[in-house]
Formats: sequence, C-alpha cells, structure tokens
Amino acid sequence: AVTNSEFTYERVKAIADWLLARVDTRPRIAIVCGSGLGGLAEKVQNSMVFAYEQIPDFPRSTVVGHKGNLVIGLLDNVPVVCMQGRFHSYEGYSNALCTMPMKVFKLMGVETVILTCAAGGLNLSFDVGDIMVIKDHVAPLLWTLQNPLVGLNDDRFGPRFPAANKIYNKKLREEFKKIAKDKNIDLREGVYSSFGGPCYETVTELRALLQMGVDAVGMSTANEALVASYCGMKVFAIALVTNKAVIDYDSDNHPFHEEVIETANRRAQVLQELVTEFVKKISF
Ligand code: 6GU
Repeated sequence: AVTNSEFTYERVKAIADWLLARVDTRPRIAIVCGSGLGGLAEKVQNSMVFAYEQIPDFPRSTVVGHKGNLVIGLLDNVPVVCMQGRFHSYEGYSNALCTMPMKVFKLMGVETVILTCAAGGLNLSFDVGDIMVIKDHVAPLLWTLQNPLVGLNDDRFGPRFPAANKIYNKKLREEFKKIAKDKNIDLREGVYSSFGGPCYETVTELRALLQMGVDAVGMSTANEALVASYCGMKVFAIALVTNKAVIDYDSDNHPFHEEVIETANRRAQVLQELVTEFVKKISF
C-alpha cells in the first residue's frame, strides 16, 4: 500500500511545478467537483484542461459521472484550480493517493479548498436536493491505517499530530450561509460521514450513524478535508443530498448511482451559482 511517506515533499512539488510551468494563472482557491457536479469546471474560462492521465504521478478517474480533469482558469474572473472528478478509496486507491492533490494545491499556493460531494440524507428532516454545509465529519477509515497522514511526517506540509476539531472553517460557513440567504436558497448544515464504499451502508450502520449525530453519508470528502486542513489551507465543504439513506429494515427502496447522478444534475445549477458567488466573495 502507498503510504503518506511515499508522497514526499519533492514528489508533490514536482507535480505542482509541472502544472505551474504550464499556466499563467496562480489560483489561491481550489474546488473539488463531486458526483454529477463537474459542470462547474465547464464554467471556468480561459482554462487549461489537464486530463489526469497527462499529469505526472496522478491516478486516473474510473467512475461513471466523474470526468478526470484538472481545470485551471478563471471562475467569474477569480483564478481557480478545479478537480473535475476526484479519487475514491473504492477505486483501489489508498487515502494517501486520494488526497495527494490537496498537497499539490498547497504547493501551488492555494489557500482555500472548496469540496463538493453527493451524499445520502440521513437526517429525517432532509429532502432529496437539499444542500448541506458540512460542519464536522465521522470517518471510520481515518481511524485506521487508511488515514492518509499515516507514515513519516514532513513538517513542511503540516504537523505530526494535527487537530481535527476545526477542519471546516467557521467563517467560510457563515459566509456561504449569508450568500444563500441573500439568494433565498434554503441550506442545511450538518455532520457528514464517509465510508470507503463502493457498497452503500446497511440499515443498522445507518441507524448507528444517525444516533451518533450524522446527517448525511457519502464516500469521499472527509479524507480530503483532513489533509487540506493539515496542510494549513482553509476548508469549506458542501454535500448535496442526492437520495435518502434507507433506515427502515423492511423498505423496498435502495440507493443507486443513477439516482445520485440524476439529482446532482438537477441541482447542479443552483450549486454552481452558490459556489461561484462564494468564490467571488472570498477572493478579496
Ligand atoms: Cl446512502 N451512502 C454513501 N456512502 N454514499 C452515498 C449515499 C449513501 N448516497 C449517495 N452517496
């Protein structure tokens, strides 16, 4: 397995330098587009598009609904670097590999990372299509040797023992909520949980999560948020509730990827509008 220590500072810096040598833009904001939300990257202008397989040391995207491009350009005149599609542990990638792009962003000069993802709604008051600002996470994979920070630590990235209680920047959350309020868009705020996938969770697992205070569940984001925060970048994350998590033992319903993509497509416009406005606001 690839461990944190295999992504040495020098190896990550080589990737960052490779990218910086090919663009004039110097983005201070990075955006990760989750399932069905890659349309945001198409709003980026004067962009340079790098297919992941073009970038040295980058893994490939293997998921339907996820393109695999790194897009660098201007989102409403603000320089951004945008991941159109992310890496997941269920693709066979270690969490260290899945989160390596965060370190690349750091060495490119990025200060703020915006993460988006699709998630199943667990909170009983949530509806399909709701947008949830993430304020905390529960990520069992990160309790194990799958934690992307396991391995030799390089203090140039971050501390050996990083705090995890303030990963999701409060000011940024407030800023985003203000923007939504001005636009009359309803927002939720809550706790996100991620499992490794690719299977969805059992009824009992979901019920346990609900009891723990989890509001939405997905297969990504928490690992990236951890590493971005560890690297000293500000983190903001939103989950789009694409389906309801099934917590009834006798329900005939079940989650499926097509529904996830369909809801994401339906709500992509609103999400893009919010994120674009947000990026403009925080770029000052
Ligand atoms: Cl119900 N679970 C997980 N882990 N990911 C999801 C989901 C559920 N719905 C959308 N993505």
